[in-house]
Amino acid sequence: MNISVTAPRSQRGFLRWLVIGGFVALVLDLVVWDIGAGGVIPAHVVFGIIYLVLAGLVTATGWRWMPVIAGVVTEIIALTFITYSQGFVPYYLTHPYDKAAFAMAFLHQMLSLLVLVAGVATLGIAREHGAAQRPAWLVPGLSVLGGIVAGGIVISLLAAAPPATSAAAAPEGTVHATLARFSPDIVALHAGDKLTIIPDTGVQHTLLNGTWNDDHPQPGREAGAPLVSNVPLSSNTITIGPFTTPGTYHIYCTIHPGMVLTVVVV
Ligand SMILES: [Cu+2]
Repeated sequence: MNISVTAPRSQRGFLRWLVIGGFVALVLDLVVWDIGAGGVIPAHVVFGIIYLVLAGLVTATGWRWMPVIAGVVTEIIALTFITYSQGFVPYYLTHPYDKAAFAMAFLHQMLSLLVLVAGVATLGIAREHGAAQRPAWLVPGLSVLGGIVAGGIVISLLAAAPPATSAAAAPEGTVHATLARFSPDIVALHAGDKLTIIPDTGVQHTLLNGTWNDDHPQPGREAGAPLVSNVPLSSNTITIGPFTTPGTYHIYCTIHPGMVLTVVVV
């Protein structure tokens, strides 16, 4: 009887499935991210395809280095996300109030770490071939990693929870322009108030009366709305108005699909 030989094998199998599950979760993360962003981000398509190919290679080949290589490539992609995203990902990671984007960016980093560590761990077990005992670091190491990932998921879910009242978040008639969104995206004003828009980044926006309908811009100035005609917004705070007439008005950014601000004047 030699039961001990099968135990490391099943652990290796478990870790391989953890790597594959991590890739599936990463692809889902990118899909949810794109849905939240209101459009497909080209880099996400490229990375999503790479994840699926790597997951397929880990599944299809029994090569013991494959999960390690997949993990390293994934972590390189995660670091590339931070370095070469034109500031988007670091911005999201440091501005949690753009909640959905923060959650997806944060979860992406956590899942990449999971894939890397699980991939490297398969090699640790593979080296133990024939040995009766699993590596001493395996259980505590995976427990810590699991805790980090679980904590990351909880933080992401908490951050992704919608604010109770978006309008109440800007009592002074002030909204922020993030990279491709208004935050909050609805603001209440009293008749006669002006609207203040603070850009949080140097990213260029161009504001116009109207809205986005799916991915199609719909310029149009509601009756009573102050004229907003291709107003540039990049690094300086701007004011719009006064809004003199009670009603609901829309201002959108012509550059970023889905970037719409609803102004409710009471
Ligand atoms: Cu914009």
